Amino acid sequence: QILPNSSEPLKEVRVEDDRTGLSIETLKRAFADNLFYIQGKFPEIASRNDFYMALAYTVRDRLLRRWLNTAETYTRNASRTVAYMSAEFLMGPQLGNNLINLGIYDQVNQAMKELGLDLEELLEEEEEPGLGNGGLGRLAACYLDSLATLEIPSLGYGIRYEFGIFEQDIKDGWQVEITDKWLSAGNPWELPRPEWSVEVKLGGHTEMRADEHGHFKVYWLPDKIVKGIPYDTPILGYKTNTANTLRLWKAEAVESFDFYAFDSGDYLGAVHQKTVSENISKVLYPNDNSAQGKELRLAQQIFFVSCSLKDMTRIMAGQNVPLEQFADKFVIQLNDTHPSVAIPELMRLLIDEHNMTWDQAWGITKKTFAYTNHTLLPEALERWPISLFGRMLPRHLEIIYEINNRFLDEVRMKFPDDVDRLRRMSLIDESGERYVRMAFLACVGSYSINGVAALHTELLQKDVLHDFYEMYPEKFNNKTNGITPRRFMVLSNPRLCKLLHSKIGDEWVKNLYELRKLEGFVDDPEFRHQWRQMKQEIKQDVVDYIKSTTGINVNVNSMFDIQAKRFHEYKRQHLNVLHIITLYNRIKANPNIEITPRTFLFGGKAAPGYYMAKLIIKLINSVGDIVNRDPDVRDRLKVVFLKDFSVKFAQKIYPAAELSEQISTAGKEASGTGNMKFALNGAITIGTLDGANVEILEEVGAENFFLCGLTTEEVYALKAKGYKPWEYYKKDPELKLAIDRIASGFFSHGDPNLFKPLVDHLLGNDQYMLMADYRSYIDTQDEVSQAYRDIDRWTRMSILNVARMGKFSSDRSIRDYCEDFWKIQPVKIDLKQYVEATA
Ligand code: Z2T
Repeated sequence: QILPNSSEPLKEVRVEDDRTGLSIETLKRAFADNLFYIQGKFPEIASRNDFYMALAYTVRDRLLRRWLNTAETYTRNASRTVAYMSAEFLMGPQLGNNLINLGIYDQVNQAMKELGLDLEELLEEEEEPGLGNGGLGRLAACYLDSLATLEIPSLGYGIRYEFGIFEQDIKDGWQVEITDKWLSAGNPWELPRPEWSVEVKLGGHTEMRADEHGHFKVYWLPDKIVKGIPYDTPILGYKTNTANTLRLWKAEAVESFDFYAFDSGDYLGAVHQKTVSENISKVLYPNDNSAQGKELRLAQQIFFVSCSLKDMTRIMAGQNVPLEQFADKFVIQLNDTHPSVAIPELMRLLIDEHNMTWDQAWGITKKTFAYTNHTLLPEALERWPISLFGRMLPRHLEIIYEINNRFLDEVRMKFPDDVDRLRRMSLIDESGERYVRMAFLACVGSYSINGVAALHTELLQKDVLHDFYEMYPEKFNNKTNGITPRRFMVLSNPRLCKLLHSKIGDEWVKNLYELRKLEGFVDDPEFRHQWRQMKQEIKQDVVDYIKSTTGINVNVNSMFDIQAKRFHEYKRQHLNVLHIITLYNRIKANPNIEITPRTFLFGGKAAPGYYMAKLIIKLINSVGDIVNRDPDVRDRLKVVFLKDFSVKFAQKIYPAAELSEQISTAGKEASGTGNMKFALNGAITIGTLDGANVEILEEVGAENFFLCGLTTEEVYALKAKGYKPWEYYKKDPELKLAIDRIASGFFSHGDPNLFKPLVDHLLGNDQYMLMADYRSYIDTQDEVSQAYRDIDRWTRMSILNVARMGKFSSDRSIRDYCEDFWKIQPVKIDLKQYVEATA
C-alpha cells in the first residue's frame, strides 16, 4: 500500500529542506537542530551566544547553495574576475546583513519571536571582525557588497588577523587600548580551506646558476618558509543568487620545521620558529593614514600578496587557462600601496617559477594591476628602507632595481636631459637613507591609477604624483568613493526605510538615484511631520542608549551634532572643541543668552602611538566634564564621547545625526565616506571643501549644506606667503578666550601643562590651520543654529539631502570601475540548474 487510505491521518509532508527552507516553521526547526547538533545545548542551558550561533549557522546553511553555485558557475565559464587586494576589510557584523541580502529578515524575526527570542538581541551578540582601521577598510567591505549585488565575479584577498582593531576604553578621559578577541567565541561565517594552503618564502639570498640547458637563472634560497591557510567568507549580493568570496590568509608554521627540530635536537628553537611564523597574521597595525615602516608589516604584505597570487595561478590551472592569459583572467585592484609588493611578486612568479622572459612577464604585469591611492598625506606614503626590504625580499629588490632601470630609461627618453626629474621619479629614494617608494612602484606597474574623489584625483595629478601624471596621463582617473545602502540604510535605519517605502517604494535599494523621487514630497507638510517624527524616535533610542551606557542625560530636543571618525589632527576634532568652548564661554559671559541646544557626540579611535590624537580625546572628555556639570549651562550643551566606535556602533549612530561634522583642512581628506553615511541618513553637513564634501555639496546644493573654511588653493597660498597662527589668536577675542581657557588649566583642574603641547602646536606652527579657519567655522555654526530653529527649513534640508545622495552608492562606484577599466561584465547565477544537475 503506497497511498494512505481515508481512515488514516495524513502524515506531515516536508517539501522544504531543513537547510534551505525559508518558511517560518522550517527556520524554527533548523534553528533547534543547529542549537542541538552544532552548539550541543538544550535550550534551557543555552547562552545568548549559543542562540546567536544557532541562528548564524541556520543562515549560513541558506546561503551555501548560492555560494557553491556561484563558484561552480565562475569555474565553468572561466569568468574574468576582479581580485580586490586589501590589507584591511572592515566588514562589520555579518548576521543582519546576510538576512537583508537573502531577503529573510522578517521571516527570521518572526521565527525567533515564536521561539521566545529577540532577533535584535541576537544581532547585538555578534563580535564584529574589525579587520580594518577606518575608511579604507570599510570601503573594501562596501565594494564587496556592491560587486556581489552587481553580480560581478570577484574575490577579496586579505589577512585573517587574529586581533583586529583594538577595543577602546576610556579611563579618566584617556583612551586605553584592549586587544580585540573577535575569534574567541568562534566565527560561524568562515570556512577554512586547508587543502588550498600555500607556502611563502622569506629572507635568505639569491644565486645565479646554470640550469640543465646551461641557461643562467636566478634562484632564491630563502631562510624561512611560512604557510598560508585560506579562510573563506561568503559575500552575498542583495537579492541576487550571487555569493562571492572573501579569502583571508592565516599564517602558520610549515610542518617540516618540527622535523628539522627533532633532527637537530633544538625543540624549543623550532617551537619558537613556529611562533615567529604565526606572528605574521597576529595583529592589524592600528594606524590610519600613517605608515610605520616595521618589518612585521612588510612580512604581512608579502605574505598575503604571495598567497593570493599563487591562489590565482591555482584557479587558472583548474580552469585550463594558460598563465600567458593572466591579465585576461584577472584584474588586480590594489587598495592603496599595502599590496603593491604584488607587482615584483608576480614578476618573480612568471619569470623564476614559470620561465617567462622579462618582457613577457612585464607585459602581463602592466596589464593586470590597477592602483587606488587613498591619501595625500606625506607621512602615509609607504617607503621601505632598502636594507630591510633586501633582507626580507632579496629577489624582489633585484626585480625592483630592474623595473627601475628600465623605467628611468623611459623617463630619459620622454624627458631628455632632465636629471632632476630622474631623481624625483626614481623608485628608489636616494636623498638620504635609501628607500623603495611603493606609490611610485604602484604607478609604474599598473595600467590605471585612481584617486577616490574628484578633488583628490586633481591634487594627485597636480601635486603628489605630478611627475607620473606627466609621464602617463592616460593612466590617471577618478573613482569617487561610495557606500552600500544595504548596510547603511536598509539594515541600520529601518524607520527611515519604512517611511521611504510608503512614498517611493524600494527600488532605491538597488538604484539609489531613485531617492530623487523624494523631492516630490518635500512640500508636503504631513510628510515633513512624519520625517521629524521618525528622526525624533531614532534620537530617543540613542538618548536611552547614552543614558544606559554613560549615565549622561541627553535632551532629545537638542541638535545632535556628531563627529565620528578616526582621530587625526587633519580631521580637526579640536576645531569642533573650540566651537564648544566658544558656546560655553558665551553662556558664562551671559547665562541668559539665547542658544540652540546641542548635543555634541564624538566617536573614534586614535592610533595607540599618536600622542596628539590621544590628547584631543582627553580634551573632549575634559571639556565635557565641565560643560555637562556647570549649572549655568542648564543642559543646553552636552558633550558625550562614545567609546569604541565600530561598524556596529556606527550603524546605531548615523541615523540619529542631524549635523555631520566634516571639517578637515582642505586638501587633506582624500574622500571621506562617513560624510556620505550621515547625509544618506538625513544629517546636514557642516564641512570644508575637501574630499568628497565637494561633490556632496554639488549634489545637494549650496542651500542644503553649511560650507566653511579655506579652499585648498587658499591653504596653499597662505602657507606660501607665511602663515602666522598667532595673529588670528590675537585678533579674534572669542578665539583668544577659547584657547586661553584651555591653556590656563580651566578644563584640567588648574593644570596648565596638560594641554600645553596642543596649545603650543596651535599657536606655534598650526600645520592644519585651525586658527585660520576658526572664524569661518564659528560663523557657519551660528548659521546652523539659526537654521535649526526654523523646523520646516531644517526638515526640508534633511529630506533633500537624502533625496540627492544617489551618486554616493558604492554600486555607482563599482559600475564605474567595471566600465572604465576593469572591463568586466556581470555573470548571472542560476540556482536551479545546479540542483537539477546534482539531483
Ligand atoms: C585610510 O582609512 C584612508 C587612507 C589611507 O591612506 C589609509 C587609511 Cl587606513 C593610506 C582613508 C582616507 O583617509 C579617507 O579620506 C578615504 O575616504 C578612505 O581612505 C577611503 O578611500
